Amino acid sequence: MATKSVVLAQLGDIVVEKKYGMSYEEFAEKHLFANYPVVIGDACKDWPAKDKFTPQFFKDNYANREVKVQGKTFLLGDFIDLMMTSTKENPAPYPCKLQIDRDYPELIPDVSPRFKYALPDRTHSKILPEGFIGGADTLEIFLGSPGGQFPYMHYDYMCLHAFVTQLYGDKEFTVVPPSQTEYVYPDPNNTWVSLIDNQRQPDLNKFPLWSKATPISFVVGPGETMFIPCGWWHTAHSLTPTISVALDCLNASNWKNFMGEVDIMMSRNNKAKAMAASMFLNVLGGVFSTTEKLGMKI
Ligand SMILES: O=C(O)CCC(=O)C(=O)O
Ligand SMILES: [Fe+2]
Repeated sequence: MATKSVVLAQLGDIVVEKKYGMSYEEFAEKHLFANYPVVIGDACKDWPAKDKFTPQFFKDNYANREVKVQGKTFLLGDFIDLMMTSTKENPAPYPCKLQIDRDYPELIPDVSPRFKYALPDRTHSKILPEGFIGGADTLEIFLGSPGGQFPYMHYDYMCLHAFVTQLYGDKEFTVVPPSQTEYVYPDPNNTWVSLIDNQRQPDLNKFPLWSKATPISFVVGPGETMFIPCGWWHTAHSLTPTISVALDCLNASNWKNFMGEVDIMMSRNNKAKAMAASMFLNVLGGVFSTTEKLGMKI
């Protein structure tokens, strides 16, 4: 099937397209290795979650589960009620995140099979020592509602690629290319997080370089997957009640960037350890690439 594509948004030389029927080869060439975002219209077509994940489904099955949202604990049923009455003027807190692997493993089949675009993936490999992506949640459900804004602009931890699939409702994403990193004011202690606090109306006295940035915004709807390549700054806010599933991905296309993040983190405490890690990850990257070429999984 030939790719069908429409332009979702265009600003300067950045164009974000929505594509259907894209081959893996096209994705690899134009997006994964080109490190260029795209909305994929049909990546999750085989997921049972596509018709199943609604606010009512979570209310029916998990009303009594506790969730912590922005430091406050709710029963999920109560949070969903709040979410359904949330308004732009009086938004429910965001994000309400459910960690599938750890807390809702029975939902894994609903977000399977992992779509081809997010393969191969090294985040779950047994030969990648856990410490290197320590704490990264790599499969999460996000519940949002009108006015709910992701709290900070960021790129994904450890330079992982992100795939955010909308299963319910509409979410507006804003992305900024890695080449504009200096306009985004990364926090020196958390270099993947922007210091810009009021994202809707950044204070240009405090963040004058932001005026040079070209953030590009567009809406992602049900059944659509936003591919956010490593290092692209992004944030999102819901236009309606929303349910999304976010997964992260690491492979040959972002391995060097990932190694760069490990180096930044480790060099802070111990330069010798950082150098050893870099040598180790260089070799490991080669091992992964070879096994992936052979179609083997390690
Ligand atoms: O869907 C959103 O609100 C953004 C999610 C996101 O960027 C993330 O989890 O890293
Ligand atoms: Fe993200």
